[in-house]
Amino acid sequence: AQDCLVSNITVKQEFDRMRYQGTWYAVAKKDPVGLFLLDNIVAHFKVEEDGTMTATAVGRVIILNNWEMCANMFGTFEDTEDPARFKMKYWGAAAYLQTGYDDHWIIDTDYENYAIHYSCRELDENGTCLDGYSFIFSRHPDGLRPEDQKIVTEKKQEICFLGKYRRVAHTGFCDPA
Ligand code: AZE
Repeated sequence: AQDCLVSNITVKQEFDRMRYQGTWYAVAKKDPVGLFLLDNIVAHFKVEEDGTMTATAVGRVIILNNWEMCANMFGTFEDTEDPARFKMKYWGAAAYLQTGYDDHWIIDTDYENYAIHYSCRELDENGTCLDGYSFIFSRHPDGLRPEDQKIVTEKKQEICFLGKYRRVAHTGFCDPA
C-alpha cells in the first residue's frame, strides 16, 4: 500500500496457524501511543484443540512511573474471514498490566525464520493509520538472517512504518530463572 491506506495493506496469503506455532523472538518493534512492551519480548504461539490460536508473551515493561518488571501476557486470536487477519484479545497475568482488543494482522512470514505483525489501533480520517504498532519476529534470538532483512524492509515500507522501528534487545532480563 504505497498510499498508506490501511484498507490496502496486504497480509500473508493462506496463513497456516499450525506452522506458526512455537517460539518467536521480537527483534524490532514500532510502538503505539502509550505504554508498551520495552524489550526482551518473546512470544509462544499455539493452536488449541478447538482450533483457536493463542499466545503467551513476556517482555520488560515500566509501569506506575518507575516500576520495572517482566509482564506475562496472554492473547487469544479471534478469526475473521481472512486467515491472516485476527482480533487479538489480550491481558496480563497481573491486574495492573494492560488489557486490550486490537486488530492483529500477520503481514508476512516464512514460518521458519521471520514474521511481521501489524496492528492499527486508530484510523485517521483519510484512511491511513493514526496510531498503531508492529513487531518483527525471528525464530532466532540473535536476529534476522541477512536474506530475510530485505523482505522485512520491503514490508515495513508497505505498511508505512519504515524508519519507525527500534531494535528489541534480548539481555536475559525476562528469562526464566
Ligand atoms: C504479542 C504476541 C502475542 C501475544 C501478545 C502480544 C502483545 C502484548 C502486549 C502487551 C502490552 C503490555 C503492557 C503492559 C504494561 C503481540 C507481543 C499478548 C501489547 C503495555
